[in-house]
Amino acid sequence: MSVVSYEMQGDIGIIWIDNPPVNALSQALRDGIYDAVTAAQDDHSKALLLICRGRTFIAGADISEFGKPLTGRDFNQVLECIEHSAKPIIAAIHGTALGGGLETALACHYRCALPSAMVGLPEVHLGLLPGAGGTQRVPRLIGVEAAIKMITSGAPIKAAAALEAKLIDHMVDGDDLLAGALAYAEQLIANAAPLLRVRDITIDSASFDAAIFDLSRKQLSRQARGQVAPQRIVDCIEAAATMPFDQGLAIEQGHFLDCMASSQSAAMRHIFFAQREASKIKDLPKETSKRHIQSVAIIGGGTMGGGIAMNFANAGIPVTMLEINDQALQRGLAIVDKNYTATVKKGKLSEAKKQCCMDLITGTTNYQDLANVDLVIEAVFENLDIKKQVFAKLDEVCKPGAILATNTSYQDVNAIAAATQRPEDVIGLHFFSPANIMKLLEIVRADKTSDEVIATSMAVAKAIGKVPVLSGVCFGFIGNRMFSQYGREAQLCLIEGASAEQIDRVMENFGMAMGPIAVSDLAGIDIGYKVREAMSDEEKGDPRSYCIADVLVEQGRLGQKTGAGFYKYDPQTRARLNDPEVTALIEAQATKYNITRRAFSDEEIIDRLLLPLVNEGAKILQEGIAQRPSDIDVVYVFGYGFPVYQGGPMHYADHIGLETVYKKLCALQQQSGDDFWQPAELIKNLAENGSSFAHWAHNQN
Ligand code: 3H9
Repeated sequence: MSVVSYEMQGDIGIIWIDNPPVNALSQALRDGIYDAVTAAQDDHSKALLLICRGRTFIAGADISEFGKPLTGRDFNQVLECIEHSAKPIIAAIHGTALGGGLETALACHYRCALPSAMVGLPEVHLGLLPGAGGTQRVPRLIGVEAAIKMITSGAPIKAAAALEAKLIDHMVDGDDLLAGALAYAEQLIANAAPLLRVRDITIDSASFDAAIFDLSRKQLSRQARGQVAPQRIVDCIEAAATMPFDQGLAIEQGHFLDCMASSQSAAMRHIFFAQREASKIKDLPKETSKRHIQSVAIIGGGTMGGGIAMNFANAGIPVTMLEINDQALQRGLAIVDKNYTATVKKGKLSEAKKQCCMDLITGTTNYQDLANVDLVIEAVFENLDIKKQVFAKLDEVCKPGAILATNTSYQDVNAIAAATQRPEDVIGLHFFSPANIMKLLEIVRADKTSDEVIATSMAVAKAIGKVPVLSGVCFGFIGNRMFSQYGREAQLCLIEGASAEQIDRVMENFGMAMGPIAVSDLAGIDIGYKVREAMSDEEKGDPRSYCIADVLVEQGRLGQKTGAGFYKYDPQTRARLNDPEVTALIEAQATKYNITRRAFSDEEIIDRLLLPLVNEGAKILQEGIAQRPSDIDVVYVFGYGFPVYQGGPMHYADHIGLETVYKKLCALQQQSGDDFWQPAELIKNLAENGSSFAHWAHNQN
């Protein structure tokens, strides 16, 4: 079936685009539009309408074709053909006109849209810039400053705002796009409307401050640390403002091609597809039914419970928060109120919306009040016995068919499920702190969890705006199991001679949102301490990897919350500062464990911290805990601040090559004499065959 078709209605030629699911501008679509516009020049139509079937207008270039050779028209040839049409072409927009989709619309002479439509240039989220004139046409319509904001943020805007900004010319009344667009086209014909070409608009140099470009580049180097595309976007907009259209377009082309060939964009495109892949459960039949989740209960009103409750309230789902007594309950509800108030103060939420959300959250101290809820999420203290008691109680009071979920970070979900008579309804829903903000949701499938409960949980995650990833049961699941290896190595580097400042700087330069030592201080060093208290010596692992943290906790240095941890914190600015007392403490521990401290290179720190992530990730794959390597990448990007432009640990390993990873692991094992570094079988096999995680995953499908 052709992706482009053409029909006449009266004076108007309609170019129909039909390329499901999102009408991405594939090669076939580009060729089809070019041919249709060219052929229409010779028929009796007086105007042409570009309109899409399905759920959306063109949502952008077909990302899956990037890097493949052109076999037909390129983007700019098609847009030039539209722009130079002798008859007015009108884009009729519904759904989302994104990236190359909006750029196509901007090459048309007029644009109309449904009120529900959105337009945007999200290329920056793929490590790219708009490469089909977006950086040149948008500032000509909305001004330089607004264009920088729109294109570097990648955020879509609603049709009403687009109309006001002159990105679209006409809003269609009602929801019949075709009828509305035809009427608009008739009106343009009747008025002998001119062929308006955005390229002909000149940007008045008085309309912007010439300093804006340097200022924006500086701001973006902080906001989008390490990323190339935002910088190049500003360069392109500067060209739009200071050069003729074709010269600016050529600059845009050059930067677009450089970005497309960059490892940053490859990593970000990998994450785009990985995120979508993660929601697919390999062994779940497509027809698996889902339960309706119309009410939720949260057990525990701590920071985590409160954050989880907010997710549901934000999505319009009523939540009952259960606490052990009224005092704890009021404290929990107050935390939620405080969080919402902070969001209102930042201008990100209206007072009215806050009130709607708060009205959806009610409290109770009585388990009987949970009798009719569809989903319960337990978020009590990390103690297996307490959790088992909670689940036994839930089993007594909850209606048949309710989903019973635990937000545990480490505990055995099978053991928790066994505390009930309905293990098929029990699942892990592991939120990340702060739970109302962090996108990741690990969905932990226990041995007896039913398909229906998994399918429902995936759907619930999406409904509340989370990025779900399936994990099997193991200590720490995917994310924390790997993170403990990363944390171990950060501590060992510290005792062996690297400074906290060096470790954090190196990892932050790599792109991590925050270095590992600073993360410990932020989260509270006492958290790991408490977890270790319940562990045997064997479970705790190498004492050199936690001795410093133990002493800090015993000295009351719990991290940021006590004003001091691995660092001390300026009481006014909260800036982290090196503390000679901690250096002395570390030296004393090194002496105790017979460690001769030495200097570390930055590269050594990267290897020591990232290779254990990769090695543990490979073991997780071998054991079938994660479905695919890209799921692990999604966990790290959305839950642990791993830089999206590095693509996650498994993509990073593929990027540097598994042979290199294998050799480095072997070398570390030999140097340290520690089997911790023994390469996972999977890495060994793939390295020996010159393969990659991505290739292995492809063959598993
Ligand atoms: C660009 O345009 C460059 C130009 O400036 C210049 C060129 C020279 N290509 O997200 P969903 C697939 S760069 C290929 O679940 P939703 C997606 O993988 C592009 N495939 O749906 C999924 O496949 P599957 C700029 C794409 O309703 C299916 O469609 N544009 C593309 O939640 C459904 O996707 C963007 O960055 C694509 N462009 O959200 C927009 N888009 O079912 C990217 C989607 O096999 N897209 N797919 O897993 C989006 O933001 C969302 O998909 C959208 C729909 C909002 C459109």
